[in-house]
Amino acid sequence: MTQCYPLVNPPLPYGYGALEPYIDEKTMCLHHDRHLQGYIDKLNGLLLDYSCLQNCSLAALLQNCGKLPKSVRTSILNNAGGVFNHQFFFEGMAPCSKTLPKTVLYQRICKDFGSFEAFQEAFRKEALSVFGSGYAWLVLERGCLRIVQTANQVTPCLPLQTSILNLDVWEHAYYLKHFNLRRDYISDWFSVINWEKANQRYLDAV
Ligand code: MN3
Repeated sequence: MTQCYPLVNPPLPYGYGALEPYIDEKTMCLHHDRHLQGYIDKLNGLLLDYSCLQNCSLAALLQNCGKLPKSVRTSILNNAGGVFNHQFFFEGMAPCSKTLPKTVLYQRICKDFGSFEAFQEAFRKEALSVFGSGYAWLVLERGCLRIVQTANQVTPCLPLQTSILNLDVWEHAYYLKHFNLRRDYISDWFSVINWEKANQRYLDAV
């Protein structure tokens, strides 16, 4: 979120095939090297002509959109959102995600949703109901955990909502392995959630 123009695409924090058998290597490779790279290239291309925006961080571009030149506002928001949402998604996964550690976040999930299973069911339902392309998110809003969805590359509203986890449900995120079965993809994603990262995001937010 602190990076500025020109943005670069750091490698994934794990190998392309590290999330197998839940998320396949080819999907991760295309998702990171082509889809995310595409947003980075487009954002850099837009910022090239606006030197006044080149010192703005990704967070600043997303949070101060009213100050962006009207002619490029939508394009900058779409592409900056595409960069943030993907990096957040990739960092929110890890290989060999063991059983959920009994972290502060875990306790909070159980408190706000009734049980961990109830949270999973609510998240599954929200992710399944995203119409077309978008994301399901676990966010912290006014001190409570909530599950929300955003369309396309919209990012949850800072500072009202602080993101804890997100799931990309664009078809490119799962079609090669799961075909049209988004439900199976959601179940597999639960096996590769980086709960330590999610817990750290939660601790940073409270
Ligand atoms: Mn994607």
